[in-house]
Amino acid sequence: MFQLHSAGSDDINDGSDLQRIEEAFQAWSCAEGTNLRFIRGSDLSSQGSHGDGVTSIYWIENESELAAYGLTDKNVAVTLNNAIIETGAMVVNDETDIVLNGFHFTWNSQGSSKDGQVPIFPVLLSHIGSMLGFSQSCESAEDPACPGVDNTILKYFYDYQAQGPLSDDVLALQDLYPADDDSSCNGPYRHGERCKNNCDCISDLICMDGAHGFPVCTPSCSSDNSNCPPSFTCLFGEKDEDDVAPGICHQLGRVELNPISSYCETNNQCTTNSCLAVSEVGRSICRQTCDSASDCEGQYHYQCIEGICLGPGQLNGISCPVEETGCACQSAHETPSKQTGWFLLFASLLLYPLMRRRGVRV
Ligand SMILES: [Ca+2]
Ligand SMILES: [Ca+2]
Repeated sequence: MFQLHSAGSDDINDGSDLQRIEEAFQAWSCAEGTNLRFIRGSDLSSQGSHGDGVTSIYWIENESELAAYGLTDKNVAVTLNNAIIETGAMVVNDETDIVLNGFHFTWNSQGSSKDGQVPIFPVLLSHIGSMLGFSQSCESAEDPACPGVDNTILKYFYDYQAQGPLSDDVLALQDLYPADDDSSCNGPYRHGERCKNNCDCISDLICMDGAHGFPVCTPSCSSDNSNCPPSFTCLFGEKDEDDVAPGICHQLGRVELNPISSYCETNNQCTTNSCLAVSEVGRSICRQTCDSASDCEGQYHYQCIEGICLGPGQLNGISCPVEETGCACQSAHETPSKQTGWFLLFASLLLYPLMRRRGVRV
């Protein structure tokens, strides 16, 4: 998930600056054969900083602040990754910021550099590639390390004509984040992506309130299979007659602890600070005792079963609107909307060091 500083660029007042940033993320999400998605979280009312734990994109409009980021009149923007990329190792990157130089450069929302201005879209396209850990160290077209300027968006110069990632970039995406489900960048959506109702989600997923202030597509889980995606945890209900406790994957916020009745391994993972095996579920859960359901605090309709707070089990999600034709779910997948089309680099972006291109480009 990325967040934008609501101020955008002070050169642009119609909101098209933030729109163009979104479109650059979307261009990466829409590359063929990848499941990488970026979600735009709520806009930030104050400028971000590097080290605040939030992945954000913001303009800095004064010179001294830019200097702190190492930006001079020669640097349009910089991508700051806090991941350490080690050869052969998968690294969790929990914060990437893209800082844009609003002092030395005048920005525009068009795709061209007319009057010496800097166009937002192609610059962001390039820096999102750096955000993904893709980079290149070559300095000129003659350098044999260059994959060829026709094949990558990450050139040694900004390509203001660029419309999206190029063949070498797409191959890297397919290698690192191969498509593994029926989702697409314009829907249906996969887990963690924004949705309005269940029909927006790929089959088996439902649309539920998420941890970041908007509903997201969410898988179900059970005591037999509690494998929820990263940044989700299984919240169990009561065991059924087959001895299986049904559950729903609960989306965790950035620093949120596991809620009552969810999967745990240690006490300190739980809001209750108590992780114990519970026979009504058949697994260890974040355990809270109760006399009645009103003792169980949380966003779910908890039940109090045998003195233990348990989740609701299966949930229905946000049901699809019934249309007059009686064919409820058809249109949701055919009308991509800008609002729901943006996506997610979760706080835990996984980076791999596969690229042969190296070095940080400013
Ligand atoms: Ca930040
Ligand atoms: Ca400016």
